Amino acid sequence: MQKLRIKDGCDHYPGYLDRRVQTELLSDIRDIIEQAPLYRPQMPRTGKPFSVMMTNCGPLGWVADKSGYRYQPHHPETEANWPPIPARLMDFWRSLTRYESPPEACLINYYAANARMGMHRDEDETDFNAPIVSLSLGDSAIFKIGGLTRGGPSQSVKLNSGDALIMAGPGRMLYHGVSRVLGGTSSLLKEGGRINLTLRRVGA
Ligand code: MD3
Ligand code: FE
Repeated sequence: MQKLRIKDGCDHYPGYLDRRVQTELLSDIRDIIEQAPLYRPQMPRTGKPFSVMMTNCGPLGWVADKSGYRYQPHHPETEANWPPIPARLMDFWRSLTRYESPPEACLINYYAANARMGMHRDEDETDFNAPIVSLSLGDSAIFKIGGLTRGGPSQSVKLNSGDALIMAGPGRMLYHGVSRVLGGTSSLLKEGGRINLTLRRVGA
């Protein structure tokens, strides 16, 4: 398995999931979306809608609305608890991180053709010692990773369907975002677009 060191604390595994496993994982994700539909988050205060649609699985899920960003155990619209993290994803976490504790939250991001995610840090967690695992399905995207402060230089990395990224240690607090999705680059999703799964520990 090829491992590319993008930065100290940020490793890229191109093609980590083969096509068969991507299809199996996608089927798990479709089941989750049936129980916990994708919804459109909003920016705190302004209420400006995200271009990315989201849902979650796991004991906790990350949500965004006018009152802020937070983790909560239930879907913001159905108010049902999030479905469990599929066993397959728990296995990928264990194999990729060798971390002793399991992930508590899996954020599912859906990017249609023109969706993006601006540069940000993941800082709504308490446990910054745990790694973060990201898995990509569907159309390729241009992922940007910068430094520890906003606005510095950034590197662009193309993420393809089946790729994994692991952030740990010094990589955990780096600024990052998705500048564009390259439509028509994958046949995995019949509707097109890109799904990204982000596994995290939230902490006390
Ligand atoms: C680097 N998602 O949901 S995943 C997010 O592709 C998020 O949907 C992007 O950023 C996506 O918060 C990027 C890769 C990723 C995730 C977390 C990181 C990269 C990271 C945390 C620190 C540094
Ligand atoms: Fe992020």
